[in-house]
Amino acid sequence: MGYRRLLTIAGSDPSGGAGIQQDMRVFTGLGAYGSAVVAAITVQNTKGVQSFKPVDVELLRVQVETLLQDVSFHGIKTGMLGSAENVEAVAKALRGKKVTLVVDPVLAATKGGKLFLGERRAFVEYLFPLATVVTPNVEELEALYPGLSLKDAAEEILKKGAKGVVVTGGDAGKGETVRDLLVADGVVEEREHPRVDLATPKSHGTGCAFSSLLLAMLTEGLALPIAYERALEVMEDLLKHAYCPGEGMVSPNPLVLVERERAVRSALEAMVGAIALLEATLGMGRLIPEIQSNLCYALPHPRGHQDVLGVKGRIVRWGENVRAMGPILFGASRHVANIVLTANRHNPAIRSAMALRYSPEWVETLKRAGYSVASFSRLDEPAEVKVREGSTLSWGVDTVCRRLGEVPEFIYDEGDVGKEPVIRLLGTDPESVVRRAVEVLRLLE
Ligand code: PXL
Repeated sequence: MGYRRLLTIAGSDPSGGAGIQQDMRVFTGLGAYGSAVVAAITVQNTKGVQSFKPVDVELLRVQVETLLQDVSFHGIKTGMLGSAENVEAVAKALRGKKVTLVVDPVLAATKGGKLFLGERRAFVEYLFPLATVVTPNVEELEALYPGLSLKDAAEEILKKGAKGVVVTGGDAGKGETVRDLLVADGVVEEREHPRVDLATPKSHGTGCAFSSLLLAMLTEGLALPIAYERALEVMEDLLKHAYCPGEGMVSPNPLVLVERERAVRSALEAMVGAIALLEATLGMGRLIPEIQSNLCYALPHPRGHQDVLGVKGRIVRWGENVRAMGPILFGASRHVANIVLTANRHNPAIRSAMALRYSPEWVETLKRAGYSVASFSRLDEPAEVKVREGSTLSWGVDTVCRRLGEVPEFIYDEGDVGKEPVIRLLGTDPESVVRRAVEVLRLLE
């Protein structure tokens, strides 16, 4: 099997959020085969680092050399090495090897706390000359080049022989955006991207995850600026679903990538079953609006329409009954998918929805039957939101869920000029949505 083989030479974080444990999780999440050499041991939990010890330099050297005599890697990253002599030993073992190398010059934990003993310049003298890309954060760059501007310091790294530099600004500031410095092909540019809100004030392992992502992207053959963009995209996803196994800081969560992969198959099967039930339910055509309908199902932690299954060509009225007009595909729906994506932000368990025909009597029937039913009016949408968001449905569903503090079972609106009124049925999965649609049909009969 043609796996990409990636090696991390870094510290152990027993809590798993940083270090080799996080690096391996990132590699696995991206479908690469990870190997790991431990260069330092830390004593820590999710609340912080208590102490650390670099692995004996000779033990580190033979680990790396023995491994490289056997395995040919597509890419290698170094993280926490623990001491200047370990930096030198790793550089010696890697010298002359033609391999993509990402050097993350770890000096301290995000929350403070030193993770390095000895002369910091060992990074500059021994490892930077071998690096494809060096990924310091702002604090590390300032510590390595005291008194220099970030830009000048980054240029010093290039002069040492590194081909690229990414200075990550995420841990440095607090603002709504993060400013990184990207140096590729000798050109220094500032790159700004939105900061992801985290559940805890500090995070842990972001630098480790980022440099591992960057390595993986580079070994896919992407040039640094593109690899950087891709790594950021995935990083944003991992941070939005950041996880903490204990009571301390959250870490980027590569398990979302694995979960999503596994979820695709079961989501497709659920859609096929639900649509078969819809088509087999006689009289279901009565529930389909003039604009036709769709049934959608989002993967867990959906990033956008690309993670929402729908029916291409919609679900249409077919005499008394209904037919799915095309195949079940990701990104096949916009309208109903917008409803699911918005409701899912309020309650991650809600991942499915379907559009139904509206009538005032039906709304009354649903309410009388004890369902939770809420509505919005298209007329209330502020003009500036309409222009900015481009989706009245997202706005409407968001407004309803905010008002109620939860996602109701049905959300309707009474339409507008040229806009048919519609009831949307929301649920956890397509089968329960379709079963409820069948219940509604029985109520109306
Ligand atoms: O995030 C820097 C870092 C790297 N490697 C290990 C760590 C930490 C931070 O705590 O523990 C092993």
